[in-house]
Amino acid sequence: MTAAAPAASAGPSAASRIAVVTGASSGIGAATARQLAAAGYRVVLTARRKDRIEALAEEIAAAGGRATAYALDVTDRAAVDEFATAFQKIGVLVNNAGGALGADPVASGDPEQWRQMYETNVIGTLNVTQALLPALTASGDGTVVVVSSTAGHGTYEGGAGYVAAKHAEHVLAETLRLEIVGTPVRVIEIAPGMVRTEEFALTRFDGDAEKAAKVYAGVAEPLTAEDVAETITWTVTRPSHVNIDLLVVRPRAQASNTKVHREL
Ligand code: 8X3
Repeated sequence: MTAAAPAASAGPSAASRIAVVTGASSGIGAATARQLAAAGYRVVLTARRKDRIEALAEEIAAAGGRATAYALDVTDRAAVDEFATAFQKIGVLVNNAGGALGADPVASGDPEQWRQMYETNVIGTLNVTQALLPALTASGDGTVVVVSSTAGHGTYEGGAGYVAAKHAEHVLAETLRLEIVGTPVRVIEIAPGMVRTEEFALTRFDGDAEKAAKVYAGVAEPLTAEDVAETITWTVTRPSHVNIDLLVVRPRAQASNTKVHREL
């Protein structure tokens, strides 16, 4: 007589077609939610701004997709645990929430901004990944995506606080992959370079539109949120045994973090 197979090795389940996206209220997160929904995933949109994710869920539904909005601050562990209890069937987690604050040199950087960046980018990713890992494993075919940055792979002047947080996110992804090998969960890191979104640079420079615009000055075509969402969707939709460990994606005009071609 053959014993019943445990859930974790029962193979892909319906749960594996449910994707949670953090930071889904704008930019790369929103674009990823739209594209995963178009690829057939039921998407769970999370972000602090409830009105934005509700509007996006409606937009996805109007386009024939399935989406649920859930207001969540990834740095609030109790709220993340409550979220994990409410959504026990999950196959994909896209850790996208995060961002940069300030571009000051180490000599004058604001420790509070460093702390906040560590909280949102690193602890946020840690919180949600820890809370959803049991469900991802139980799905029999789970995927954790960590949206890091090229800032997670090299530094640049004025970037140290953000660069340090993104390096930590890279380490989290790489270490988790080592630790859970043998379970049915992939760990994928996407490291985008210069992406022009409505909020990234504006948030970094505390709403200063002029400083934000300078980031992209003269760059013919920075990446768009849709470009990055396409790479995320491509990695997630590879067959289960294919793990894209790390995908670095930059605009053609950017050869490195510090070498950008500008037509000024
Ligand atoms: C964004 C890339 O160059 O602004 O994650 O650090 S950069």
